[in-house]
Amino acid sequence: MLQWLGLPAAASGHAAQMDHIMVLVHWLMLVLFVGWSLFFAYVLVRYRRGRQAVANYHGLQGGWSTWVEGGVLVAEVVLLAFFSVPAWSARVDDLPAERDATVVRVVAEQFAWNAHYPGPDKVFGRTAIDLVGPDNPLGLDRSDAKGKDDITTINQLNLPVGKPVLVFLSSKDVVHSFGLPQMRVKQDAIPGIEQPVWFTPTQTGEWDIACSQLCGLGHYRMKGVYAIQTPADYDAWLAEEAAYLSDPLAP
Ligand SMILES: [Cu+2]
Repeated sequence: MLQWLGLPAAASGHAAQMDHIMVLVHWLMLVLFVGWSLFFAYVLVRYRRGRQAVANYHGLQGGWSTWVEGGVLVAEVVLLAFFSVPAWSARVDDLPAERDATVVRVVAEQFAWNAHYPGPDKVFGRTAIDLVGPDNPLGLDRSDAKGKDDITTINQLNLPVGKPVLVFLSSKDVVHSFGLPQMRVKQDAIPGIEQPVWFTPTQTGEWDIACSQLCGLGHYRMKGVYAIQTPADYDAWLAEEAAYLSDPLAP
C-alpha cells in the first residue's frame, strides 16, 4: 500500500509512524469504498423498476447493517486510540530539551518565511513590533546584547541532520501553515501564538517549505527552501552567515 500512496521522501524520525497510520487509514477507506460500491450495485439491480415497481415501505429487515456499522466504528476507534492519539501526543507533549536540539524561530508573513537563529550564545535577541521594517522583517533589536549574534534568513531554513529540531512557529499577520512534507510536519502558524514544532531529520537533502493554508492572493508563491545538512556543512553555513553579519561588505 505504501508505495501506491506516492508519498514524498520520508526523512524524519517519526515519518515511518505517520506513513503507517496513513496506510492503515487508506486500507479502511479501501474496504469501505469497495463495500459501499458493491452494495450500491446490488441495490441498483435488486430494486430495478422491472423487478420492484412499488417501493418497499419497511426498509431493511434484520440487524446485519448495525453489525457492519459497529465494525467500522470499532476500526475507527482503534485507529484513533492506538495509533493517532499516541503519535500526536509524542509530537505535542514530548518536546526535546532546548539544550539537545537545534532551536530556531520561524515567523510566517504574507508571503514569506522568516527564520531566526539564536547565534553562538544560543539566546534569541529581543524583537519588537516597532522595529519591523523592510530590512528587518523580524523586528530584531541589534542593540540588544543577545541579539547581536542572531542570524536571520528569509525563505531559507538550514538544519543539521540527526539531531532534534525545535521550531517556535508564529505568524505576523494571518494564519499560515508550516508544511515540510519530507519531515511529515504540518502545523498552522497563528498570530499571537508561539507554537513549538519538533522533528528529527534523518536524511540530508533540499526541499520546499510549503505554506499549507490559503493565506491570501500570494499564497501560491509562499514557498521557502529547507536544507537538511551534515553537521559540518551546517556549522560552515552558520560561520558564513556570522561572517556576513560582522562584515556585510565582505566578498
Ligand atoms: Cu501562507
